[in-house]
Amino acid sequence: MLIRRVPSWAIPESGATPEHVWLNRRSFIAAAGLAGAALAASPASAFFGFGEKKAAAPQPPDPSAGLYPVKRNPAYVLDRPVTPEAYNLGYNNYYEFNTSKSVAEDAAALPIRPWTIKVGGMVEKPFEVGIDDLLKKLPPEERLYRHRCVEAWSMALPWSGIPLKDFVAMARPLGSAKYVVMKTFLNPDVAPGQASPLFDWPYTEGLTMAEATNDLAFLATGAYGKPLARQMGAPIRLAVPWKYGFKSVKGIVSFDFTDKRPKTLWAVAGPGEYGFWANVNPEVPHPRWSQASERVLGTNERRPTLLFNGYAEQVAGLYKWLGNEELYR
Ligand SMILES: Nc1nc2c(c(=O)[nH]1)N[C@H]1C(S)=C(S)[C@@H](COP(=O)(O)O)O[C@H]1N2
Ligand SMILES: [Mo]
Repeated sequence: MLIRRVPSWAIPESGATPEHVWLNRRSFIAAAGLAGAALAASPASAFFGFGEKKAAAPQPPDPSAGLYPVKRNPAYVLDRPVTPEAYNLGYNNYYEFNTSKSVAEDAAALPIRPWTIKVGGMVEKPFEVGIDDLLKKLPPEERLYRHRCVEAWSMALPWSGIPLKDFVAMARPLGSAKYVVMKTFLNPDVAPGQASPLFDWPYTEGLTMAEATNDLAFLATGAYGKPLARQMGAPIRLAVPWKYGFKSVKGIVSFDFTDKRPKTLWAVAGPGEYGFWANVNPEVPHPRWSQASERVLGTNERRPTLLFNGYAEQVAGLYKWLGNEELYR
């Protein structure tokens, strides 16, 4: 008798229920009980990503298109080939739209101009800046980065964007600020996933000031020599390649400086599985799967996962005095 065993690494990605949500079955049932009436009304379908499709309105051309491609910063090199663009355009996590990996079509409905970014909290003076003004003030550069999702797949790509430390300098935070908090847009009319009570919308992420001013922390505004595609987080998303992908928040509309550690979306939704730090470590398994290796998007090659996703030299020093913190979840 031949028994075909499903390789263990296939499980997190191949289940009928997306792995991120799976942990929430119980809270889903609780929410369904509480919000039964609302569920019956219809947004329930959006929880699972099969809401009725609204025909996407034709979008105007991206006014930043002429900026790209931008000059590559040669300091950032890869240990593997760049993932073909088509994979990055067709395999995405963006729970605001749906929980499948096919979000491109739904995300096409997101208006990305005008796009205003609010800067506030513990800063000398709060302000707002439009994305195109920001791109004039802080011209983007290209960097080759790896990306490692907590679900154990990875990719490598050329981002274009702005070093987060330059943005932080422009924001002029007070010396007492300890964290920078970044939030995604909130618009359940175009992003039906935001009707789901499973998550505390808008998507919220944060970094310590030391992390945010590390050279590697990057705000991506483009990829593959073009403005960022909507499904990848247009017009501006975070790229912190030493952390699991969920830290790299998409569609950012606000930066707030604070002295309190923020309640980040995944840490609230699954506190036993996702933390604030989320640094990549092959030796610390996710409670439901190993993090020892990763499936490379495009080739399906298995590669061993590296500590801090291969960026230990740049970032390990940030964590030396944080012995009691759960740094790798
Ligand atoms: N606003 C928002 N940002 C998000 C997510 C999301 O669902 N919503 N998913 C995260 C996860 S889990 C990953 S792996 C990356 C995926 O980025 P990509 O689709 O460009 O590969 O985006 C991150 N940023
Ligand atoms: Mo992810």
